[in-house]
Amino acid sequence: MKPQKKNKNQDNLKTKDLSKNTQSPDKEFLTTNQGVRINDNNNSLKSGERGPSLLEDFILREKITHFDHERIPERIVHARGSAAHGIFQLYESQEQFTKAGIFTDTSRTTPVFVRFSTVAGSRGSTDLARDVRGFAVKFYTDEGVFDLVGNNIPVFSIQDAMKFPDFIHAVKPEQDHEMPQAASAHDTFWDFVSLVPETMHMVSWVMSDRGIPKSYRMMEGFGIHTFRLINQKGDSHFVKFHWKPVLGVHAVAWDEAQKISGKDPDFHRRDLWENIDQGNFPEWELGLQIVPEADEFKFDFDLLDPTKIIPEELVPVRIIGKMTLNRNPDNFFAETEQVAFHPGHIVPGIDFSNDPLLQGRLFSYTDTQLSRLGSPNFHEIPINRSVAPVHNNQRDAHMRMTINKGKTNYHPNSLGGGCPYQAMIKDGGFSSFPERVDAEKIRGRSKSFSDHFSQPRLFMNSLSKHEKRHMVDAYAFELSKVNHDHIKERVCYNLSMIDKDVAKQVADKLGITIPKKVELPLNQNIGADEDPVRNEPKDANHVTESSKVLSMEAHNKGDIKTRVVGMICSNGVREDSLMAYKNTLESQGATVKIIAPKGGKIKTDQGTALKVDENFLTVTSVIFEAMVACDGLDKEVLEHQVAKHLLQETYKHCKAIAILGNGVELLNNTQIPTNKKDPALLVNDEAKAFVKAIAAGRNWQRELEPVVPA
Ligand code: HDE
Repeated sequence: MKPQKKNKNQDNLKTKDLSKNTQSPDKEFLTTNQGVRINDNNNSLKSGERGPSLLEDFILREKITHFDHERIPERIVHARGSAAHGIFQLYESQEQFTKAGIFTDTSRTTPVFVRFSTVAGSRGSTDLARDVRGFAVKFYTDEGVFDLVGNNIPVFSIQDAMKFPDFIHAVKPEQDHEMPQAASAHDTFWDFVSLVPETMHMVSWVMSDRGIPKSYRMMEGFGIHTFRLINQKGDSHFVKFHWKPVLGVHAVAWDEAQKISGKDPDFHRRDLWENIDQGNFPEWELGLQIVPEADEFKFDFDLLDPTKIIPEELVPVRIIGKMTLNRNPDNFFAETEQVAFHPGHIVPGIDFSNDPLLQGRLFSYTDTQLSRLGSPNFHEIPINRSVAPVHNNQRDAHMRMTINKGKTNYHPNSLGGGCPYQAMIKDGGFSSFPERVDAEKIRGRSKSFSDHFSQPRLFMNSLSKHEKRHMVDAYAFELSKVNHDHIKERVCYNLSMIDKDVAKQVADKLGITIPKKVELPLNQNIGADEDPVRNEPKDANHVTESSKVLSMEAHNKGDIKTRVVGMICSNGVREDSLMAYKNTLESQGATVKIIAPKGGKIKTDQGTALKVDENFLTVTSVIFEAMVACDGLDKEVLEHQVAKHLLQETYKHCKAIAILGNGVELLNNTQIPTNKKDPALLVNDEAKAFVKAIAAGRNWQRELEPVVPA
């Protein structure tokens, strides 16, 4: 029997595997699908030049038939996504916890394919919707495919798979008029949320700035559920998976998100693609929170409850390796659209917990591929294909690619020499953790899942002032779009169980009063026979506990790597100050774009020609992280509405601005207040100081001042 292949140089293994199916038309003739060379690809076969087309035109028929069937159903959730190839490398063996090769063999480079997504919107919707982001990683390991199908928020909205179709129906566009697209700000979503208080934790994260990331490259990822790790001896430890972005965690402002949705709805997709293209490979460190079996009941929440985090203060995250995304897909449909993730794709050394949400997912993901990809052979699609050999007695079905040789397709057999053999555990055969289960069959929920308010309170307590303000504003924004007051009241009532001040602020903005008690419609509680007043909290007092890492502030790395800075220029711009700024910014890893009234090139005061990246017709401040008004600007730019708007909008979104030389005249033509101390508004300062100002993060203080129109 063959031992499992150990691959020391795997970074190209999946690429090599994919190359069996990639093709390019370089120096090739155009052909039909049957390989017949085509002589005229412009005209159909007709009887006479003006005559009717002929049915015998096999070339036209084939071309149109294929086109007619190009579309497949989009994903029921996470339809909008973007993906990239990469590698995972382990820092240190975790063999005390797991026997999984990717987590024990530091000499390996494991290929990965990662797809990021929004949840609610359709395939063509905006990247900048306020939403959770999917963070799905496919590891092509020596022992088979391991999928870590997570999100950018560490908790989920519901506790039991039974509620998933209801939750998704509620958040998707409403069934009568199919509105709104890619938005949770509507009645059905908040109706559901208000009736299911377990949603409040995840919803509070989504209402915070985590719901509008700056970039896929700047988000955390979480496996959410508790899984198990199993070591060589068969011992089990509970585990939660974390991805920590090397660039830190960053978001945009809500007004910015809405504008980006119009100006560049592909903002996240473009950002991921361009950065990988330019060699700015995004990286994440993988972390584990490990809980020994013996500590399963040590916490005041249930490890199996997916609406709960394990605070890092209680169980620190062990960083164990790094993932780098270093190659864009060759073909969006073949790879990004056809990739099929499944939390049930695990390898020896990893196992499931009894989280009832995870258990339901284990059914759903294969099932959905059957209607989306159309066949149980979806594992043969190149992007889904394991790099570990696949042999079994499954046969046939639509679009079977493998040509299985020999006579036997059953087990046990003697005619085929007993092949393929079952693998003993020592040969890498998977065996489930022998957890003892001894219980009555019931349809119900553990009482240990019933505290819905302590953790959202922990989350809110951990936010910085501006983060909390943004969350309050987001709650108020979304609920303002709700037509029914009783829904708004119920949400505010639930909020008041978490944080009375937050609830009051939201209610004030909505112009409603928080009810003392809410009546639930008949039989809307967990089970029809359960106590209907289930949303009475155990403890509605404020606790002061907080957890540092829940605030995005804790994840600012203090650098400006890969941030995009705009420089407003014109003909005659002063080259020395422009270049001093540009070079300093670029030396710190930022990307600089030259903005000028017209496309083409501008000439500096020294006669150098500079390529214009954005002209006044295409430019928008929202794609930049910071803005510079250069010295030597001509009169047209100093008085131009677009130039003024660029500065005002950058200011409004609290981003850093640098003014050089006569750029001051442009500043003075705007409504930006210049009489206040503002650490992110630098006039004739050094480029180094500007770098520092960008790295420090936005000056959210500006939000408390009268709004600058933009
Ligand atoms: Fe999913 N989810 N999910 N989900 N999910 C899908 O599978 C489902 C859940 C997540 O980029 C679907 O192939 C159920 C939690 C991501 O291709 C579907 C339940 C988490 C992606 C499905 C959940 C996720 C999906 C749709 C509750 C975070 C996109 C298309 C029991 C840990 C993967 C597909 C990609 C996709 C079902 C809950 C993450 C229908 C039934 C919790 C990142 O099978």
